[in-house]
Amino acid sequence: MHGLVIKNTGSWYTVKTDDGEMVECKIKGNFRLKGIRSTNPVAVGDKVSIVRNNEGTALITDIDDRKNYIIRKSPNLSKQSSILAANIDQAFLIVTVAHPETSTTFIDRFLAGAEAYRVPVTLVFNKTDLLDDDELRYQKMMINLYDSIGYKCIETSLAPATTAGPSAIADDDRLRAFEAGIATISKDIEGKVTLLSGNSGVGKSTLINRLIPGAGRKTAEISDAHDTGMHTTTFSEMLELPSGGYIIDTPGIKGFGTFDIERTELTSYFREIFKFSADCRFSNCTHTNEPGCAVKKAVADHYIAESRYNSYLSMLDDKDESKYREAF
Ligand SMILES: Nc1nc2c(ncn2[C@@H]2O[C@H](COP(=O)(O)OP(=O)(O)OP(=O)(O)O)[C@@H](O)[C@H]2O)c(=O)[nH]1
Ligand SMILES: [Mg+2]
Ligand SMILES: [Zn+2]
Repeated sequence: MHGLVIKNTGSWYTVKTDDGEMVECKIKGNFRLKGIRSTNPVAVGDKVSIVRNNEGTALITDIDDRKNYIIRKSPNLSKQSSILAANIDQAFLIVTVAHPETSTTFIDRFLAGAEAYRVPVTLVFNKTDLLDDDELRYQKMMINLYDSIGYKCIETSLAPATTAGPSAIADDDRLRAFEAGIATISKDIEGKVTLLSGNSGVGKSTLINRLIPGAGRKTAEISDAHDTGMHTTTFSEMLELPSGGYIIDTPGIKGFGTFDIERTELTSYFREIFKFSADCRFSNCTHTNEPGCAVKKAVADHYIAESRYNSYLSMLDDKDESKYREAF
């Protein structure tokens, strides 16, 4: 039998068979994927072959070739990685300028990883209702930046109107803008497999509850003391959309460990840096200390944002493996 892995709880996998039946599966012992040392050899979104047993469960015996996957290196076990999901059409990265604060390094690392696997990303700026005027200005700046690089950005809020934040969600225009944001999301995910990712507490599960009535995803308020999420969602799960397609709720990620990308390749995962690099004097320029570097000039001239260049440098640094590095 053949099916789609829709849930992964660590030891058990829920597979929806091609006939629409749900079967709980385990992995055949000593199952390993060529080339990938992963804590979870099978991921949500994988298409698999299964063999049933007498107990009504089944064994996953084979995985179809993956179209793509989003991988995350464990920050501590340097050689281990976990696959967030496989065979996705697009990813929505949910970010919040505040409560909790998503760092630009985190955003850029996610975007670079997605470029590497050719997964289109939309940035969803959530919790806009909680932002004060300064934070709102900062959010506008971020949207201008990522929009100019070529990433679609959607501004929204998933707060019920009754829990208005400091910037008075009661303002009708803003409320309409938030609803428009959610409508855009609904339309963009129709008929597609969409991965939701982001830090803990940014509203991934809340968004799913809004998009799929009755989904009943567990959500929790962020910690007052630390202004960070509570890691409420602990396993990835794929949910079917009423409009067709699937959306994948994932556990919030703190950050990415090191990336194992060749120095010369890294440039191509930062779209605007790649564009300017065509004019660097040396074709293998790393844009650090080389003379005639067009990228450094573009940073100095403010054509490339300093935050993006810094993210690039931090990923370049990952190649220096002797160094212990905090996860972003
Ligand atoms: N004010 C406000 N609160 C929101 C918004 N979106 C979500 N929340 C709240 O933020 C908290 C965290 O939301 P979750 O949906 O659990 O976050 P998550 O991204 O799924 O978090 P993890 O499962 O831990 O990764 C909940 O209390 C939500 O009600 C929003 O736009 N505005
Ligand atoms: Mg969640
Ligand atoms: Zn250069």
